Amino acid sequence: MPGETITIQAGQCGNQVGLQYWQQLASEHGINKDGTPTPYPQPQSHNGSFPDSQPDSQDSNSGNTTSSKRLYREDHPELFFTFSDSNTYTPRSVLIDLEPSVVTKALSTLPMLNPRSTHVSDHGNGAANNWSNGYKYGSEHIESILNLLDKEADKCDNLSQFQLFHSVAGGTGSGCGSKILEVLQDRYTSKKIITTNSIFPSNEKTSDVVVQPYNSLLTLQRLIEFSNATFVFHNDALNTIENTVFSQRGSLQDQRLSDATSFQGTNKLIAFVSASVSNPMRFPGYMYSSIESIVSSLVPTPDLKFLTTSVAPFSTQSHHNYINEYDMFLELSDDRYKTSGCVSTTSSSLASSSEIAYISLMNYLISGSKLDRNEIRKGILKVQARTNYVPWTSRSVGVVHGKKSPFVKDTNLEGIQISNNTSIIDVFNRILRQYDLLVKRKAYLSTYTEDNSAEELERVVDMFSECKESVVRVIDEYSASRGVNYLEDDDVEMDI
Ligand SMILES: Nc1nc2c(ncn2[C@@H]2O[C@H](COP(=O)(O)OP(=O)(O)OP(=O)(O)O)[C@@H](O)[C@H]2O)c(=O)[nH]1
Ligand SMILES: [Mg+2]
Repeated sequence: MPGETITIQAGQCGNQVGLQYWQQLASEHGINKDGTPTPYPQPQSHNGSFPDSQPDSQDSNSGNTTSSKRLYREDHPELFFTFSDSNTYTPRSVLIDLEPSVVTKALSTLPMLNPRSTHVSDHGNGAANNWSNGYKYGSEHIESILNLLDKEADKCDNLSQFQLFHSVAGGTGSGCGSKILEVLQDRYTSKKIITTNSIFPSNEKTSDVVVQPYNSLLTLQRLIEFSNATFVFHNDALNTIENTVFSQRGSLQDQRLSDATSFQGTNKLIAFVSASVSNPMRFPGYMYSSIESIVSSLVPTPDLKFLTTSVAPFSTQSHHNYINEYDMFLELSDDRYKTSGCVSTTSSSLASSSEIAYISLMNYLISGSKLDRNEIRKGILKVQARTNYVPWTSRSVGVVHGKKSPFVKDTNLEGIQISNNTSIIDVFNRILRQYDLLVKRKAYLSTYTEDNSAEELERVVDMFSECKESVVRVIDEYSASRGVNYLEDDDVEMDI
């Protein structure tokens, strides 16, 4: 039986993405803004409302009926929401920020969010884009934050996952988020999976915060140490996808143009991908119905855990009414739709993918109707032929038959791909290059020191060097994963 997930949203980015995420989940489960449910659509026949119903849909149905006699449902919102005696769903989420505005806006936009599950700084100034400020604040207030997390954990029957939404580049989501990851690992240790949805900063708009490479590096080290799987989202890649995929969509484009600083479009993409990842848990089928099974298919060793996603939500485009399973496989393998910024978006997809080696690959096909197994088979063969796998994997293409929410009217096929591949090396190298440029000139290091002493400066430089070493180690690990003997001999050199 899959367990519950507790969500943590930290900082502006974490809370803004988190808000979209809850709006997405609420719409998929027919939950109104105030948390009240709308009646679950009744199945047409005994086999339920999904013509492609999986072998165990009967089980999940009956299991659900016994656990909640009040409502008939085939889905499992209770894995992400708490269902109260007053018949309302509350996101199982803890909202944290060092300044109140974003959390306040989230609470007023989505009243189902629990105001008692928030932690906002009394001072209200934010962490000033400084990881150390966020980390320090997190350390000083960890008891109060843990209190909120423990309260959520107490409401779970079988807690299996913590997931964090945050930016790696600011102060709160990065620094306070790092502290939270550290204590979660310590407190909940084994058995609970810690995943992060980590948003990496744009390289094109670096002018706003020069020290982003410092913050990113410090956060990366904690992700390396404490997360079990990290979904990497890159703001440049998200912007490109938004422009490419949605360029014909007037509404989204208008929103962007009307407010250049708004992240609405990018956040919708992240929310769609993050929600889709858990689709087989919330609308269970016969495979991948727990986070453990998804993570273990994608993450072969603790260091190789930085995951890339692709998205191809074409069904929402008016000019493109339907693409079939085979087309979806091809779209998802197109590097232009990768959200992690791992690949050059200008190069042709074939040229890029010949350089990238894949460790694991999973395609989600989310549909409201029966899937064509022939088209899926054709798609798998095509993807296998086109994909450059590391030599020690089985070259498998995991396929998740996702079920579209019956609350969503559009029944067209949607899809995401999750992969673990070596292009993450580029993302990390880029951060290291930017970091090297800054640290070479000791630029802005004083903003990370507690005082002006030489010792303190040395401490900060050492702290950065340690983090750099961790990141270099993961880069080396991904490089080594291209070798035939990667799993056999630790000392063997890269075999490229
Ligand atoms: N995709 C996306 N990126 C965001 C969003 N908000 C901020 N960012 C990016 O996140 C980085 C800054 O992180 P923030 O989340 O604003 O910082 P914070 O965690 O609130 O930390 P402080 O404000 O310093 O206390 C920058 O690279 C922004 O471009 C958002 O809603 N969506
Ligand atoms: Mg902030």
